[in-house]
Amino acid sequence: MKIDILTLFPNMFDGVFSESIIKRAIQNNKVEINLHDFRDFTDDPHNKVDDTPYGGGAGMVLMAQPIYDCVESLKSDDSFIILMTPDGVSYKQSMAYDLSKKKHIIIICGHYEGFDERIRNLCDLEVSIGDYVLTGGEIPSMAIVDSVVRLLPGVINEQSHMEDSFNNSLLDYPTYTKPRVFRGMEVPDVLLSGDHKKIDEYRYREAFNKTKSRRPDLLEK
Ligand code: 6GU
Repeated sequence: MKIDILTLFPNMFDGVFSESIIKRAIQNNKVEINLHDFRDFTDDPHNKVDDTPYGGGAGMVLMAQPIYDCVESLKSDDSFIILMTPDGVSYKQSMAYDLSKKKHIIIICGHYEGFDERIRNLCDLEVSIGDYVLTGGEIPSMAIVDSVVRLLPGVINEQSHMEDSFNNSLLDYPTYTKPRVFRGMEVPDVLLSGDHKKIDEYRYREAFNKTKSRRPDLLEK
């Protein structure tokens, strides 16, 4: 898979892509991730990428031209283009699975107070990561990349995805490791019993009850 990210702040991504599982996935050629500063694509003699809104109002608006030119230099028939914006559809695990099947993803990070509406016409999907406002699409795009890359074949143990929260619409069951008693808090006996049928039942029951109390909306599906 190839991922191209368009941003005014490519340095924001340094730490995230140079550690842990994403770093290893890049090193092992499971994914190629390229950062593009769309300021490099501006036609403006002063390198401007934003301007005041028509009709008035506060703030500066990202212009369409640098983003169109940058996307057009990258896209092919295999490209899937995503715009990060708080008014996009809410991101879900099922979307991570769909995206993990794509050959090429282009992600556009909005910033400042907004972007020219015509940028939406370039995109296959507009995505938000939740009902709160961030200063830009960079952090949300990192969440998308992380959730997709971990699903690529050979990146993490596939058994781990099957047990992920949100698969089968349930949150995760509780897990413990040594020691058996920590500051008076004990590991449930059933996990030490060696009885795998009982352990599976316990885990399902805990996952179900946690989902019911925290996220009843998941059970309605
Ligand atoms: Cl994609 N962008 C911004 N700026 N804020 C957000 C978001 C995206 N998703 C949630 N909040």
